[in-house]
Amino acid sequence: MSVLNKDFLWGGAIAANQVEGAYKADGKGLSLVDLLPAGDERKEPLFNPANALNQQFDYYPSHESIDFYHRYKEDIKLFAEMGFKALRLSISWPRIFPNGDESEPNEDGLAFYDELFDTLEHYGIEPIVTINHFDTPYYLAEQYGGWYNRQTIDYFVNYATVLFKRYSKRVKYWITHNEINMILHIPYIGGGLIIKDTDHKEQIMYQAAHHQLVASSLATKIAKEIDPTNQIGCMLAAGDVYPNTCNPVDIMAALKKNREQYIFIDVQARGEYPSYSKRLFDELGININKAVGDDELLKQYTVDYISFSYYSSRLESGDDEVNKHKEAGNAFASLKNPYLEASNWGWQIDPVGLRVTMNQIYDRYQKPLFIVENGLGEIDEVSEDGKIHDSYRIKYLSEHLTQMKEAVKDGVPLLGYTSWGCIDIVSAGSGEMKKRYGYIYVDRDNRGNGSLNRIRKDSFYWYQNVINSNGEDLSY
Ligand code: P53
Repeated sequence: MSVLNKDFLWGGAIAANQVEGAYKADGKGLSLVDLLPAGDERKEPLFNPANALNQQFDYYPSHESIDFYHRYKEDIKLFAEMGFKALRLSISWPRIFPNGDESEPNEDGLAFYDELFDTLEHYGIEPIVTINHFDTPYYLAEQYGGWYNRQTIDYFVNYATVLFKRYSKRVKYWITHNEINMILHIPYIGGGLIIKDTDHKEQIMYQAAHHQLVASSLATKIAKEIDPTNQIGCMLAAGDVYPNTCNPVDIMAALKKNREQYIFIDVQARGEYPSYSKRLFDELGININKAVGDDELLKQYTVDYISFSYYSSRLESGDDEVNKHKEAGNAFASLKNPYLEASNWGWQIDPVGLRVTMNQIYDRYQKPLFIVENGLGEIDEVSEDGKIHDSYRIKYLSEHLTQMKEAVKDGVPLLGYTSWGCIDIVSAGSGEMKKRYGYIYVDRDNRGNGSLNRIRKDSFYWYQNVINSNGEDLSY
């Protein structure tokens, strides 16, 4: 008997905007990321699009990306060789609705995913489909104000309905929005928001998030009408926030930070805004405009399961002076935890934090969990023997999977584990190829040079054995 169920969904995760490339092929419209450059240059347009987006950059990593659009058959074959039971992928919204506001979908875009699902089916790999992974059509952002505009709900629902009608026979597990709380940290890709310095930033972000929540409930309603076996999940960028010390002031600060991530999942899992939201909104000076029926809709159509990404825990102080020492690292700033080591990108590595986070989420919601992102973004070198000896990645994954199993033993129901970037892809935060998560190396650098050839890393064979033993053999 293994710790995990025999139908545990082992696999990997990718997102259209970070793998497909072919950015104008077959009628596709522009994605938000298609205007973003790579490396240091990316920061400004990503975090400050109103001022820095419309420059000409000399290289856009998403335009070709890893060319998954043309190479998916070969890539899925490699996933199957590792024994994948599941692949989390996203559908590119602007491939289906190039501008977002059309009434009819782009048939060529739909046909691409038909073939993709055929290929997965051929290998017995279950698709886990994210409907919106940082991929609101750019046109909706530019012309309509993205998710701040209530009309975007209708466009999303129209898009989601097309997907449910076309693919419900092939797809059972859906995720409406990737990392819904990321809208507070990267509002451009999270919500198609181009916020100006003079705008009331929080008002825009929380109002846009409200529209995403309503859209998610409406999509859930329609998914169930089309096929009651459809399973709809929300998706949280998770990672428990620890207090910096046992000073009660720090404990309270950490609790508040945790609520900042849970607020939207509270709505999606329990069906209403939590009681603490009133004070939060008052203090931020914001007022959520709701339409008649929104509250009832949110209450009636909650999610079936809770999916989340976990890369790291975080650390928060109740003292503003101390918090000034937060390390940027990524979109989630954190104090440095002296007990943890960090990756080359400053992401602190905390396997036990995964067990903590899983228990916290389950205690809060009592719905099945699904780990749909986890992994180590690191620099890989091709050795003289032509191989990639990524022992650091194997160690990271082994330690996280060990803690994942501990959480399952604690009683947390878990549907599956899909590690992030199972093949090297373009980083969302930095636009780099150099930040690699994969079991499969892709020969391409930060400037787009390279053959795009795929090479199995050491971790490929290691993960193959993990899946084969249903997680019992995590040795390395
Ligand atoms: P990259 C920051 C913090 C936590 C999750 O991120 C994040 C981000 C975005 O930078 O996003 C998720 O590529 C997201 C993926 C993304 C992945 O984490 O910056 O769902 O699209 O690629 C890793 O290393």
